[in-house]
Amino acid sequence: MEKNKLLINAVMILAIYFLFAKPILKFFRKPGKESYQAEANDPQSPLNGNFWQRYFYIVGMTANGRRLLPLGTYTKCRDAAKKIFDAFGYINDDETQFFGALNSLSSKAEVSLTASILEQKHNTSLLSLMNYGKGTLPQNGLSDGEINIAIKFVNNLPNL
Ligand SMILES: [Ca+2]
Repeated sequence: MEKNKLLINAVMILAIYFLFAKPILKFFRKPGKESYQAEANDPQSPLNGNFWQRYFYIVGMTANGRRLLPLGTYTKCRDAAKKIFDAFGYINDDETQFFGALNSLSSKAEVSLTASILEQKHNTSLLSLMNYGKGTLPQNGLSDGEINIAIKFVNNLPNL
């Protein structure tokens, strides 16, 4: 009897959280992240999923003086995208795994290709994962300090 009551209470608390608290938290959390979004929308930014196409083309595109994307580069970025996607959870994030995957990338073009694979295969963006993870709890995603470290790392990479 007592157990059932506890369960009902837990379900009600969860329902209230998802109906009310979650949208409110989402609305108020992390202001000032718009600049990162502007950066991701900028085709000059390596966080943009199109940036890599300045240097590489794939079968079906015209070369236009670009290099054919090596399969090894694609595989590397696909693996990094999976690790980055898996690093973020609904309750907890594995920041060490995120930075491990990011550190495996050795150019801005690879970061952009990874962002592009996250968009296509995992239906999310690199910036969104960094900012919000997969959830809307305040601890989801990276902290401002961690985001700055990640962006600095990317900005210091060579283009290609
Ligand atoms: Ca976190």
